[in-house]
Amino acid sequence: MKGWMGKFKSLFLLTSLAIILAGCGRENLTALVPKGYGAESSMNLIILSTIVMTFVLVIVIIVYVIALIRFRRKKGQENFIPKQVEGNKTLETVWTVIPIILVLILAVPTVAATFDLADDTNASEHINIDITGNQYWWHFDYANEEIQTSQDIYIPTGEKVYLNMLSSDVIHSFWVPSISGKMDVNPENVNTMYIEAYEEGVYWGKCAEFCGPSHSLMDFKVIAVSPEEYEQWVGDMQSVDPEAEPQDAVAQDGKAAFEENSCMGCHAIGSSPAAVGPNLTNFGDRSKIAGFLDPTKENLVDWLMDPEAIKPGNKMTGNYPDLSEEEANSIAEYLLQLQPSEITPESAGN
Ligand code: HEC
Ligand SMILES: [Cu+2]
Repeated sequence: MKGWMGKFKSLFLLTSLAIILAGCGRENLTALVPKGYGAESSMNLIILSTIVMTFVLVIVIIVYVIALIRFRRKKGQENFIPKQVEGNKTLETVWTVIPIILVLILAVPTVAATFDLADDTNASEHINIDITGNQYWWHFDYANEEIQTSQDIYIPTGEKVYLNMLSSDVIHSFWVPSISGKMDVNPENVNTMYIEAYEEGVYWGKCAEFCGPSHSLMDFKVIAVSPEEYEQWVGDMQSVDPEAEPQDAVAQDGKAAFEENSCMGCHAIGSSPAAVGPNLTNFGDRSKIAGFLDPTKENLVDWLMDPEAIKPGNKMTGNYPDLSEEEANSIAEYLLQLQPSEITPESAGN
């Protein structure tokens, strides 16, 4: 009875774990539902290797079961010693050659896909984005379009977009599971990769290389929009006037406070390559604050009052004067009004 209960318990645990884990992951944060070129080619490799591994597993189980049944000790033969075989050329050859063939079946498509995804011979004919990974945020520089932004990266669907990636500090890794593979972002050398999204949408990106205490909060989003909308977004971003005065009095105070509290030493609005902090040109259009907080005014005020409590180890903490609640409030009002475009994560289906 006890043994039966034990087995039942482990079966129950396993089943509930499977059900719970199956609920993990979001549709726009999974490599198993590919929505772009790199993710699709990874998925094909995942399927291929699963088939090969299942094949090996089934053969091994069959041989194992045959051996168990045929060669078990039989009644009346307790002292029987089977024929002792040492070395069998045919068998040795078979179990050396088959694994080599299997490894080749895995290796050839994998190496081909790796070279394909790293191919940048036609990069100059496409959109190029220079990406800088920083503890704990991402900077995106559309060099040809003269647009700087951060956290949310906009791309047109159905087009190859070439990424040139460098880190300003430690090693990070750029990963958008639904549309691309993973690429390390190193401080010394530029790594390149291209991405292509098939469908419009907001795809979640993660830093996939441990980079410090707030590594797990180093999120970003890829906003894939139609080519027409992308053109519109580029135009909107290019025509931002960084000096524009906000409409209402609170936001005007906020703009003044932003200028007085050394925020501009690290944060640019408009196309200027300040890279110590995120470029805030389209801050009010962002899907998140600091990469992961919902874009509410309360969250923004909390961030401005005490960023350390939200993202330990970030490089803003302690580098600007203490803000009063009122100052933080007016700055928040000002920053949330920086909404240059109608093309936003929301319009793309966030
Ligand atoms: C020493 C440089 C520095 C100064 C000065 C500074 N910041 Fe920051 N700020 C940063 C960095 C770095 C980040 C990114 C932190 C992270 O996500 O790890 C950041 C993040 C932010 C964010 C979130 C940006 C986003 O894209 O979601 C806002 C908003 C912000 N800062 C506002 C301000 C304001 C307002 C001031 C002035 C009161 C200020 N910062 C002063 C460096 C600075
Ligand atoms: Cu990182």
